[in-house]
This record gives sequence, C-alpha cells and structure tokens, in this order.
Amino acid sequence: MNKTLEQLEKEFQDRIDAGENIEAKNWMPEKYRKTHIRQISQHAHSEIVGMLPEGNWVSRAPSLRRKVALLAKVQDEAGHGLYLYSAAETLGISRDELFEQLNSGKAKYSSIFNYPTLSWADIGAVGWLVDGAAIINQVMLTRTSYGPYARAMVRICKEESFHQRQGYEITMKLAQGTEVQKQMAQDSLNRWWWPSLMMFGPRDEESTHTELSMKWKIKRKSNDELRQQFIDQTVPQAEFLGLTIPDKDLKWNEERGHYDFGPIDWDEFWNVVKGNGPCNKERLNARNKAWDEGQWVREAAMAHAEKKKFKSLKKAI
Ligand code: FAQ
Repeated sequence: MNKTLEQLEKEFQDRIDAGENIEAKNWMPEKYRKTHIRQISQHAHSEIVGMLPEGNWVSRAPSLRRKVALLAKVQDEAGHGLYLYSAAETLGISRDELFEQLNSGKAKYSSIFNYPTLSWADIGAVGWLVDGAAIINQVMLTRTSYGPYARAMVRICKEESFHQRQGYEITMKLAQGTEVQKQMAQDSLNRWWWPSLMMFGPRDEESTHTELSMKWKIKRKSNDELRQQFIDQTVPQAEFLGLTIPDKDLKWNEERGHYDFGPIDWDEFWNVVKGNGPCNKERLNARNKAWDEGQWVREAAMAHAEKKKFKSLKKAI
C-alpha cells in the first residue's frame, strides 16, 4: 500500500530524530532537498570565489616557502568546491546549473569574499580569522543530517584546520617582527574582524532558515551560538599575539562565561550580501571570465571522453 505524504514525513523526521543520516536515494521532503541545494551550493561557491582574494597574493608572497604554502591552500579550496558541487549534484541539480546561478549573480556566496586583500598581512588574517570562522561552522556540519554533505565536511575540516594554522603563523611572524610589521598585522585584524563575525549570518531573530534547519539537523547550532564560540576562541589568540581586537565593548563576562561584544553593523552585512560590497563586481567578473576562457577546455575534455567511450564500445562489439 502506498504511504501518504504525512506518513513519509513522519518516518523522515523519526529518522532525523534518531540521529540517522539521510542518503541521496532516500525519500526526503522537497523543502529539505531545496534547502540543501541552496546551502551546499552557496558553500561550494564560497570556496571557489574564496580562491580569488588569496590568489591575488600567490605571485607576491614574500618567500618561496610562503608561496608554496599559499598555492597549496588555494588548490585545497578548489578541491573543497568540487566535493561540495558533487554533494549538491546528488540532490538532482547539474553542475552547469550551479555555475549558471553563480555566474549570473543569482546564487549567494559568503559575504567575506567581497573584501579586498590589500597587504600580505591580509593573507595571515584570512587564514587565521576566515578559516577559523569557517571551521567552527564546518565542524558542526560534519554531523549534519545529509550524508554526502556530512562526509564532504569531514575531509574539508581536516584541511581547513591546517589553513587556520598557517594563517595564524603568518600573523604571529608579523606580530613578533618589526614595528611596521606589527602595524600591518594590526591593520589587517582591524579590517577583517567585523566581516569575519558576519560570516556566521544574521542574528538568530533575523535568520529565516534556522528554525527548520535545526529541526532537520542541517544546523545543530544557531548563527549566534557559533559566532560567540568564534569570539571566545579568537580573543585569547589575539591577546597572545599582542594585537588588539577593534571592539571597545569587548569584555569577559564572568556570569555568562563568554565575551560580551559590541554591535555588528548589519547594514554593512546586508549591503554586501545584496551585491554592493567593495569587491562583489570584481569577483563576479573574474568568475565569468574564468568560465568563458575555460570553454575550450570543457569542450576538449568532452570530446576526449566521447572518443574514449566510442573506442571501448568498438572493442566490445
Ligand atoms: N554571506 O537564514 P540564514 C570558507 C544569507 S567557506 C552571504 O541564517 P542559513 C572557506 C543566507 O544564505 C564559507 N549570505 O541562512 C574558505 C540566507 O539567504 P537565502 C562559507 C549570507 O543558511 C576560507 C539569508 O542570508 N561557509 O570560508 C551569509 O540558515 C578561506 C538568511 O540567513 C558556508 O557556506 C553570509 N555570510 O545560515 C575559502 C557554510 N549568512 O539563501 C577560501 C555553510 C547568511 O535565503 C578562503 N553554510 N546569508 O537567499 C551555512 O552554514 C549557512 O548557510 C550560514 C547561513 C550559517 C552561512
């Protein structure tokens, strides 16, 4: 006997509540599928667009060693994007559609990558703060309810924690260097601190997706909880470096067992999300240029695959 929609939905929620993973071939509510396509693809796009601000410094890294490490990190981000696009494809959307959404500006990617990397110290700040924030969010996602996404996250987190360390080490070298180098590190922290806090998304009361995403265990912690966790973890790291977090309201709250912090500029956040940040246009132009210039590579790869398929068919006859 065919099950009703209510029965299917109940069984689905029971599986989630029991802590089971949902796999690609399992029944799922349409909204669960769409929410995952949205989140996983935004995440994939963030990894791919995130290569641009760092790529900006590959040719200008201060030593061969720094250059090799940065190049490897940027390549890792490409790999993360590819795992995530593959995870999104298991939900019935094609890679071409996903790229079309990114290139046309329809799809979102993380606000953080619309800020410029003005100095070498920014590469330290991106690793320390941006990867640091990304890990906090992504460790939670290793236990997300959709199997392909959760498994991609396990691998990604291992690499992200290495990225965070290399960023912190760059910042530490500068902070322990000359007065000018220390100033560079401080300037980067000043510019990247608030945008890093915005990476976790709007305040809980303004977050449209959190409630349902918590019910479905897509998210296991809210935007504000993760943001607080990042602040509590990062403030002692800045203190160790002798750098000052640019927030005059930042203060340890003994009662709460957390740092209190000043107001986030949500107008700035929404402005960047809507496409008006310092580098939004530059980022989209770069992605479109890469897509157009890669056309012949995609065509050559397809022609080669066709040729191989034809050869193996001929052999089989
Ligand atoms: N930027 O209801 P919520 C990285 C949008 S990876 C832009 O709270 P949700 C690695 C949100 O999409 C960094 N838009 O949404 C790396 C929604 O709009 P929609 C990326 C944002 O999904 C490091 C609306 O606001 N990580 O850094 C942002 O429940 C270094 C309402 O928001 C991920 O994507 C934002 N910051 O929670 C690479 C992790 N925040 O879709 C290179 C996976 C929110 O309705 C170098 N994603 N919005 O039009 C998530 O965990 C979640 O999607 C959140 C947002 C937490 C980002």
